[in-house]
Amino acid sequence: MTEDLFPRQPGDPVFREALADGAWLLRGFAFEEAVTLLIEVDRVLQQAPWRHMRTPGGLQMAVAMTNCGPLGWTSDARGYRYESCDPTTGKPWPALPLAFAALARNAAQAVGFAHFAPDACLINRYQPGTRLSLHQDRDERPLDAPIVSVSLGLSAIFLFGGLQRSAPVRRVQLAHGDVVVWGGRSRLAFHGIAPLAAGHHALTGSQRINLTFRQAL
Ligand code: MD3
Ligand code: FE
Repeated sequence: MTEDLFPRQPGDPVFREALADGAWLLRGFAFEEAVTLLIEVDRVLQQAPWRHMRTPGGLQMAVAMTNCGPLGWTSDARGYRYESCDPTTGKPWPALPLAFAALARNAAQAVGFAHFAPDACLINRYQPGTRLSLHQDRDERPLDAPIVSVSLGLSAIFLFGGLQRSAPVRRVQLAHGDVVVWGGRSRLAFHGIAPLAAGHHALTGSQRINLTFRQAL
């Protein structure tokens, strides 16, 4: 399927859709900045290329990842953690682009989280068939800070569960330019991404790219 390059018209208002207690979907919030964001992703990749990290259990992750910002999320045989240097290059993670910081802050502010200043941005890449199994994000220190995620390129089906793994899972489509702010009660909800469907997007080709902004420390 080829996706529409212009789903939102200039000047359209931003609608906030409550997904759950504390979780807000801002459809198209990053649409106008998307080209800039993708140029910045390419710049990050020149310094910190995609890699498939290993879980503590020894499995290679299907999602390719990199990071920018003062801290980067990493996983290996020793566990999950945030590091200030990229283990594959030994150098600090690339700086957080100004456009990233501004977008994350503005999205958080739009749903009532003032002064969100992420110190970590995980960049995930999905290709057709890539999935992210149900998990919680619990490697961060302040659990009162929200997480902001930005979807770019191909659409994906986001799996949104509850506070227990066994809770029922809702399926929410996340499209190019969509931003979700996860805070409050939903901060520790189980979540994942269904296997990415094949497709083509004018800006990313056969990929979905997700930016996840967190305050790790
Ligand atoms: C809900 N990434 O990197 S972003 C992850 O699309 C991750 O790449 C997915 O889950 C992706 O950990 C989903 C949306 C997201 C991020 C953090 C959350 C949803 C969340 C934390 C709590 C609840
Ligand atoms: Fe997650």
